[in-house]
Amino acid sequence: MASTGQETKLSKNEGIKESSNYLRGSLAESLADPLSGTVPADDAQLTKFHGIYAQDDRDERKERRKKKLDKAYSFMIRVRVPGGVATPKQWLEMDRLADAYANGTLKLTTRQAFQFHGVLKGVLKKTIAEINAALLDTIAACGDVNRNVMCNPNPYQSAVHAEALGLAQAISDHLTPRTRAYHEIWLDEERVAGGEEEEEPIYGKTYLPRKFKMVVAVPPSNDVDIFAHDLGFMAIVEDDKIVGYNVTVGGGLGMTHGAAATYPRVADLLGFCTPEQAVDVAEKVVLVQRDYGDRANRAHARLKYTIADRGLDWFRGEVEKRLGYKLGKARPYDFQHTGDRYGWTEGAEGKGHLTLFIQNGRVKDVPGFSMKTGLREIAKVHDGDFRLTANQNLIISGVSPEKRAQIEALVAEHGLDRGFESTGLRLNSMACVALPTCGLALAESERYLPDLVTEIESVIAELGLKQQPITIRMTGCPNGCARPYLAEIGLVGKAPGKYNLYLGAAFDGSRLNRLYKTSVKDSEIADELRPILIRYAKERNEGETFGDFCIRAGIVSAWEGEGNYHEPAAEAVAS
Ligand code: SRM
Ligand code: SF4
Repeated sequence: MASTGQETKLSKNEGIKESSNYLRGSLAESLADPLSGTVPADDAQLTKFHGIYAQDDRDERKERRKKKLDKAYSFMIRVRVPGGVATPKQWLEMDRLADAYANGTLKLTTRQAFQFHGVLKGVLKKTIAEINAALLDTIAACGDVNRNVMCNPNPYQSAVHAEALGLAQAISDHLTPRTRAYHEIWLDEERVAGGEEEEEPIYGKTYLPRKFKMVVAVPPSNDVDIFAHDLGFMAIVEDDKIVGYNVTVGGGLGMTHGAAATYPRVADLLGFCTPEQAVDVAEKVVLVQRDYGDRANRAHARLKYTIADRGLDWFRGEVEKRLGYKLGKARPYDFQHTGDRYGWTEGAEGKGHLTLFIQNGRVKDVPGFSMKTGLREIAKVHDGDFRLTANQNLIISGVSPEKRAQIEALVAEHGLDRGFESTGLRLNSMACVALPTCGLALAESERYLPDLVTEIESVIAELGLKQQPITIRMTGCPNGCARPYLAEIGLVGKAPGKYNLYLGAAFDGSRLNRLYKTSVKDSEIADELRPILIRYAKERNEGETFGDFCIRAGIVSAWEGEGNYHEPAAEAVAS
């Protein structure tokens, strides 16, 4: 690996990875320890590579502290679903496991994965084994490796989409860690003789400096938010065929409040490659980041900082050196939106696709709304597949004409189509998990956004903006898990009940929003938005989106220049 000059002060995680023997650490022993409901801190860093996070129920912390009890430990499991495609059988298994071992709910994530929350240590191994028996896995769903590869789930462009999905799956397979640690620890695979000499040909012993995210997008839909990703492949379609991909690099959204050196950044266009070159390009981009990413400071270790620090031309040069050929010039493209298209669409071969709104991706039954049951009943009869969208929604995809009436009846019986009555604001809303499971949350998100939307809805109803699609996204901290910096209205948790309010992102996901006001009280958010929405209702141009209006009207200051932008010091630009 290239010298970075940072070898002397590597971050703690580098040491953990180095001495872990390819992600084994002392995990097997820690799991077997009956005295603790969790695993030691170093092993908790390694479980992430296996798709597992050590957590505790934060709602219970105070009470348990008073009673001098341990925290209410449990684990979150993230199931990798490349391209977000799962069979009905797999859906039924996920549904069952949620009840059997987790908190009875399923979370559809912003990166097309399933998450289980509240899995106790005693059943963790069993749960992972049963996920694998359903032909899904959790390896590399988290950790300093390439994660679940996302793909535009757009089923009505079937031929093109199938090819894009094929690329997502090929990249995912190519970049999955080779270590057998996962199989040994979770699936009781015997360690083969000579296992000590195991190698990771792409990653090496210390894997990547930080998490790495990839995506394949098919314009005009940017429903996978390509510009938020470390690496993106944007399909260029001619005569209904993918002739190649524009390659984007250096997107990423995480930042830290008050730390100007951290910032969200949208990806740059690196060039163009043919379909045959794409997996190779993915590998070489990863290799450059492996060798040059910052291994000393994890807050500065994502690819976006490597590119911001060293320049796009330098980066392209390093990638091309490893490829042995030059990338082409990026081709023109046209993205129009980041949201999902709800309801039925007709696809090839007479098949139908039904996109359902799943508020914040949480699949559960509540009194009066049997969503989880309804989806289970659909899975029992469905002959197509399920597609998880990057907006935390769900497509019942590839419904044959024979099954359509049956599925429509189940949708009606369980009220699964009730979301279609919602406002354009709610249908374009997203919230991260946050409390009570996320250890990093500073404020509520998933449990609060639906109520806030209800409050804002009363304002937009008065103004005749009910149908207007406006993206609103909330996170409980500045890490950006629901991609709030790419929403027309972004709310980022600052402290309990307080949020930074961002405005002005582009509707097509190509432009970040800007900080409008810091530490807005939850009770004041709707009032803060009211005058701006009133102006939008009165003054907007024909077809003008809310984000574009906020910029044109000077509600937040305009970005300088054209194309892709990044926010050098988000905290410093409050208007
Ligand atoms: Fe995320 C950490 C949840 C998408 C940026 N994210 C976390 C953790 C694991 C908290 C932790 O480290 O202890 C959260 C678990 C909460 C819980 O209880 O489940 C968490 N992230 C999520 C999910 C489930 C949000 C959701 O409600 O859907 C998403 C899972 C996606 C998946 O299936 O893989 C999720 N996270 C994202 C995204 C969006 C995306 O990738 O499109 C981002 C912003 C894009 C990016 O990566 O830059 C994101 N998550 C982060 C970060 C900040 C990374 C950074 O570069 O600074 C962290 C914290 C970290 O890595 O240190 C984080
Ligand atoms: Fe947790 Fe923050 Fe991610 Fe929300 S944005 S899930 S609070 S890490």
